[in-house]
Amino acid sequence: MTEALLKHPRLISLEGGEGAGKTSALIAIRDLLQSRGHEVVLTREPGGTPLAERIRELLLSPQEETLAPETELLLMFASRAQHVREVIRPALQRGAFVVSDRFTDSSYAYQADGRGLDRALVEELERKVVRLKPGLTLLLDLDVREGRARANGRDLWPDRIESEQDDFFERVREGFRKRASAEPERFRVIDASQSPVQVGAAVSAAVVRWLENAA
Ligand code: Z5A
Repeated sequence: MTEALLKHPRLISLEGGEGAGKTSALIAIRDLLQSRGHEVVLTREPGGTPLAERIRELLLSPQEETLAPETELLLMFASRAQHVREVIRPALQRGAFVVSDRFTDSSYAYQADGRGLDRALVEELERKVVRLKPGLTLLLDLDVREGRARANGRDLWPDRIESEQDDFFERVREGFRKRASAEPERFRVIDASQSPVQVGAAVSAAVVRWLENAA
């Protein structure tokens, strides 16, 4: 039996590499939606519930043993399963918008394209565990080195995933771009090399156009 993925019009995700500026984009979307009278839940992955945040800690802190790629993928989906059940579905059911800093597209980009895991496994987990996909995904696209330079300017120590080499992040970027080309009706690609104000304006304009088309 094939499980259908429900594309939910009030679920919006933000994707991109590190340092792309997702934090200020999230705030721009929240302000825009709230100014139109909507309830908005801002959340993130991995994480978003107390238990999922503990899984995030396991995923991002350096570990004494190497995390197998499969373990990394399953922990991402364990966090997501909890997040969808406890936060995302209840919020969507009461009519709120949910804006998530990363969602399942990150698992395709990082664990399938970056780590080389089988895409079919990610698809199966998405269909059987998540069963939900965003109506709108904003991809903040940025040169890998520029993004890493921005993040290095902020972080004292890179986390476990940030410690990967540039070629890993190049595969991740390419993976995101391919997904965006394959699903142009869901994705909007934003040039994240612009100033924070320009990125915020581009993100807000994309959300406004999308809301108008959905109305
Ligand atoms: N991950 C995964 O592998 N699989 C999955 O399924 C999921 C996630 C869900 C944690 O995510 C890691 O988990 C992530 C992917 C992986 N690993 N990596 N790498 P995260 O989203 O928490 O981590 P992140 O992507 O590394 O976050 P980030 O570096 O904080 O990116 P950001 O949120 O887009 O950046 P920011 O905080 O908005 O900005 C970063 C810095 O750049 C900050 O100092 C800003 O002031 C500066 N900045 C932002 N915008 C600009 C512009 N426009 N110009 C100049 N400077 C700017």
